[in-house]
Amino acid sequence: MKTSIHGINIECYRGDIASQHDMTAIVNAANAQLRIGGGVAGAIHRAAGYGLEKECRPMAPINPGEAVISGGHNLPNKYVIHCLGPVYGKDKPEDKLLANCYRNALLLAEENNIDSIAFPAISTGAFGYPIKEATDVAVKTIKEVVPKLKNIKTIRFVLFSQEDYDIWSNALS
Ligand code: AR6
Repeated sequence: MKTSIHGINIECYRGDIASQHDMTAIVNAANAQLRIGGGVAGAIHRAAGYGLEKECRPMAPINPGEAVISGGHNLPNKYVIHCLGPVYGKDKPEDKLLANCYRNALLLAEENNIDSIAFPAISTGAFGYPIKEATDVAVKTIKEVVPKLKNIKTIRFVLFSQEDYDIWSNALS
């Protein structure tokens, strides 16, 4: 599914965040220590190789809502932007912390002259954020940040399951 807001392409795909060959940057739903983990972080670190964890180590730990940038190593992407999402029911206020992830990742991408960036559904796996609520936060934040962007031309959301894809693409359209 594709649309545009303020001249920026907004895309929604079903697939694997570690296989987005045409994106300059991908976003990691990281853990605080920026280590290999499960879900998105596991897929990204496995595809990137050990060099990614090594580069990330001095930047850890990060706080909920924060974003840091690294190289892509063996990934097809030049950069990885690592965000720590809130743990639902624990890190509060969770909607503001999740919005900070999307906002900070986009602003960091903008600072690094990145033209295309792909996001997973941060916090909606191991961290337990309900997908519908997380979608609303992401869409609201994207709409708020997009008018400030000059370098980013494409923002893609990559959803793992058909159900999540349907929710996200409905919200975007
Ligand atoms: N590509 C795209 N989406 C995926 C992929 C993939 N390869 N794998 C899972 N998802 P999660 P979180 C979806 O748990 O909730 C890790 O262990 C998944 O279905 O990766 O922010 C870290 O080490 C879900 O909808 O991230 C942290 O400790 C969404 O991506 C912790 O989990 C996010 O799931 C972070 O938890």
